Amino acid sequence: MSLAPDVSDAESADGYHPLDIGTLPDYLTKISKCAAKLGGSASDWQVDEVGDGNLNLVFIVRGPDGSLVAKQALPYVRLVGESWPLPLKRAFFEHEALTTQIDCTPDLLPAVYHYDDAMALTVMEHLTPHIILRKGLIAGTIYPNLAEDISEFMAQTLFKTSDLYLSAKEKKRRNAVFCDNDELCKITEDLVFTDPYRIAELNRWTSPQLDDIAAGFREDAALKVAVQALKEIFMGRAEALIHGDLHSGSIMVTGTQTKVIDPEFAFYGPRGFDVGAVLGNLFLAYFSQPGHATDSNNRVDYGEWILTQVCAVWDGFGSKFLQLWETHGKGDSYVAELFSDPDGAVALAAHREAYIHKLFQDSLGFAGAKMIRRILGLAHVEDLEVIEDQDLRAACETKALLLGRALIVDRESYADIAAVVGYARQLQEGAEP
Ligand code: SR1
Ligand code: MG
Repeated sequence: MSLAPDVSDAESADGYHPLDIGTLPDYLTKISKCAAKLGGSASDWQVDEVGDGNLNLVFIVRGPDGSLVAKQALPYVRLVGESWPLPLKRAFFEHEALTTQIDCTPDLLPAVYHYDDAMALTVMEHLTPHIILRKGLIAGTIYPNLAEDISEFMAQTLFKTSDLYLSAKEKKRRNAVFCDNDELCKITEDLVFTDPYRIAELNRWTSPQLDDIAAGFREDAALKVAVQALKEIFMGRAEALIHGDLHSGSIMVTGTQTKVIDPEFAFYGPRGFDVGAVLGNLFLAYFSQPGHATDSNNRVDYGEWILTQVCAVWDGFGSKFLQLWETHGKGDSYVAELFSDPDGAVALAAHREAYIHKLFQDSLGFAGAKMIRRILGLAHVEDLEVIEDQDLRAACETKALLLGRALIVDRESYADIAAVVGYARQLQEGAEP
């Protein structure tokens, strides 16, 4: 199937046209930095379209001297088709976010070689031999640096783009830029916080096994109130530049390296949405493990490793974020001069602990919402989708739904991440919660 859309006159007048494996080499020859990276000439370059995400074209180009990735936005949602238009300007926000995140923590992102606003195209480092983390979690691979790197990425980006670090003027300027990414925010507002809790055309779930629980969630007033409260936090709390889609498909890994990709959903929102995305997707991977078991590997130990990552991601993030605040808190909020006396210092330290605990509760709620949407909404996850036995898949999904609901409704009742992990383990082992 060709992904080339009927490009409207307005788009082509602005210089946009979707590239393909035939036209990309000619485009790249005119970008000297890219051409030099590849070496040789266009006829020597091998181009593959590898996009398996929901929205964009992604090409890998290999030349005699090196390789690169070209990512181009399509004017519609690839997963659904041209019936769902989507603005090309999301490429601008992705590039803005990527360069901001690179400023915060350069080692954890791909290098950017070229950006073309009219073509909605970014050319960047080809991460190789990295694979998508989600695929590694399905394969049962251990990543020793994962929690350290992801907690570092989140602490750095979610601290250094906030009022704790920036001047009020600079933070407001940056926030204003990203307010225009409203169409991508709307996708999240609908698909994460609303559609799974109502009859929506694009919803799907493992049926008939999950029919009753899906109907139960649509009638669950406590759940619907709690998830809409999270939606309001998502829409209204401009705490920091969040990645906005930090699931395990937006993280690439090797045995030693971690890189974060795809920040096109970025905007100034609540920090807990990113932290929750990581935790929620780790829990989805955890509950899918029985579906990946074989005669020689029941995947129990690997499931336990995932739970250690849940704890290490949260604990690592919390302590790194606090440390950054204590050592680099030069923004216009929490003016240091007000806390220079001993009482002030003690009060501020206590407040910081409470602040992190509130962020923990937000993160749990968002984790729950991200889990439920991947089982009852439009966009699902490979972790569960690859489980061929529908009854087994539904059993895995049911446990994930139960944890997701608890994280949303009871998010204020968990003392710490160990308590959450304990409940997840209880569900996995089939004990009465
Ligand atoms: C219509 S886009 C569906 C999902 O894909 C992206 O990765 C986001 O998670 C979005 O919600
Ligand atoms: Mg993506």
